[in-house]
Amino acid sequence: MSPKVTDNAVSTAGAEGTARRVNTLIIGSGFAGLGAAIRLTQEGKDDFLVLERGSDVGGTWRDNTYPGAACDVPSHLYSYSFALNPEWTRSFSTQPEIQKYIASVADKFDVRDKHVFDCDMQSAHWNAENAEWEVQTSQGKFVSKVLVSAVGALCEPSLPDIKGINGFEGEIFHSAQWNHDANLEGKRVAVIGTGASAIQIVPAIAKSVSHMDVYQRTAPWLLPRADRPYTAVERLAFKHVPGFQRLSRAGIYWARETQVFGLAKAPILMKPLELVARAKLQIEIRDAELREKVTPDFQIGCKRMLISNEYYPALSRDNVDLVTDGIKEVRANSIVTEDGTEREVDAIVVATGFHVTDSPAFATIFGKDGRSLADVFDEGGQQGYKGSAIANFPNMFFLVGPNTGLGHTSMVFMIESQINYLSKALETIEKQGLRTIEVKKSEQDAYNADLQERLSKSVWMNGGCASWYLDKHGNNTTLWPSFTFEFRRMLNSFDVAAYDTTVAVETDADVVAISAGKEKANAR
Ligand code: N01
Repeated sequence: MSPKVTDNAVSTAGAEGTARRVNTLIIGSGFAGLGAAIRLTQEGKDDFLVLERGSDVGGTWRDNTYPGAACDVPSHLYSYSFALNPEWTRSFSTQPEIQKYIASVADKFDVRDKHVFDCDMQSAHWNAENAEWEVQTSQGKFVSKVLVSAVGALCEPSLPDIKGINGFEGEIFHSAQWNHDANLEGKRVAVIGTGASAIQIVPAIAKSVSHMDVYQRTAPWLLPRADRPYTAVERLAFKHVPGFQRLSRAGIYWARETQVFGLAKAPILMKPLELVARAKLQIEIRDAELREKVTPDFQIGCKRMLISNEYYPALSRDNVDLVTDGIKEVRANSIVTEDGTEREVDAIVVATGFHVTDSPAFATIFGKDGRSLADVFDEGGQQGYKGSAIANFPNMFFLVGPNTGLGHTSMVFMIESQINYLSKALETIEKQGLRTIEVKKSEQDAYNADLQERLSKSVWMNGGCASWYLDKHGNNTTLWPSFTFEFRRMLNSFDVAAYDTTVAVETDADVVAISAGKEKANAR
């Protein structure tokens, strides 16, 4: 796919060189950025571009091509409400099928021309004088009135800081950057990590490698995966029986929402799930010593619950060893653990997750007083307002912002809720002729105090685990603490009163800002 810039990206020659100017710039084209592009197009808010660092849409689903990659939310729910797909071949789709779906949606809604692919955002600076965002990219400069971050939480691989790892002479790569040229067949392979990615990779390659060492720091809880292919009759029904697919989607949605009671409100209600997980351990792992090693020591749900029917059987294979001693050092051709054991290895798969609460991208976005998102988060934690705006960053909106993540159901539902809010925000800016709009710090603080109060009852805060849900201040800044329909309802209208605004007026000389939006907001 060659990079494209549309006609509406007007070039302006200025002292700073040529910049492309649009009303709205969206960064990233995963489910969130692509969904926003479709919505804005449908509503005739055409003056926007999506900057995407990859060569195609799809985001994390484009990048995570590791063997066994699949979704742990059923596809009829893990898809856009406006683009249901009767062709899903199974209940839990694999990465290739999901990526094909996302690409087909981009084609169907004809939004590829609104994208600039292979365009890496290097920095974004708020220019207060002109009330606009100046965005430097690998393809030059862009200027926009509104900036939308849709970069997602799972985009920056986190590499472990292990002594000697850079001197390893064999193949080594992160799960999200799988090297398909590396042939692991018949090789001695180490997998570091036992999270959602690793438990899919291990069974997918265990049969073909000569030996595998799985390095576990914390044992995860595993539940059964109710995955199966759809029959031809079911697929015909999804396609031709009116309402059947919507009904199926609704059934999945409400079944998964029931988990919120245990996860967020009363962790004691997680007990039945723990019993299921314990029974699974008992049935699938016959070796008592191995079973003890993989039995988690925290409450189920505290870390993300994983689903697999193949992981435990893979660990039980003769050519697979589970290593629970910490890694002390990586040498040219081996890994040494704290107990002094050295294990020779030809390749290392690093399945150690992502920079979620400490993404390097935060250091590239500079708000009102010149401070970066990283600086702001460093001081006060990763706080936002309704996951969609952050004080100090005027004219900027977030999709998949702080506290919008989930432990139980489809992120696509949250994303569509946020796209509603974004669309209404853009309408408000247009209708009220706003020059700037910035969430009030007092509103953000009150919102977060309430969030943290609600989260304090959750299993994520009380379950006795360390997880990437928590930031360095110990706050849960990643998860939404309640039902997703509450989130949807909260974002159904745009509450401009929570924002400071200035209004642009035409004068003979220029366009100037005349009033703080307080009066305007109060008048509503
Ligand atoms: O990453 P993770 P992931 N030395 O952070 C270990 C989504 N997802 O890529 O638990 C040794 O979950 C770390 O150990 P510990 C989903 O939201 C979804 O697997 O921190 N080990 C852990 O075991 C998921 O939550 C799907 O003690 C180290 C592992 O590495 C998110 O992506 C599939 C280490 C990291 O697990 C991330 O999943 C895949 C070190 N220095 C991903 N550092 C589906 O839909 C970390 N670890 C199925």
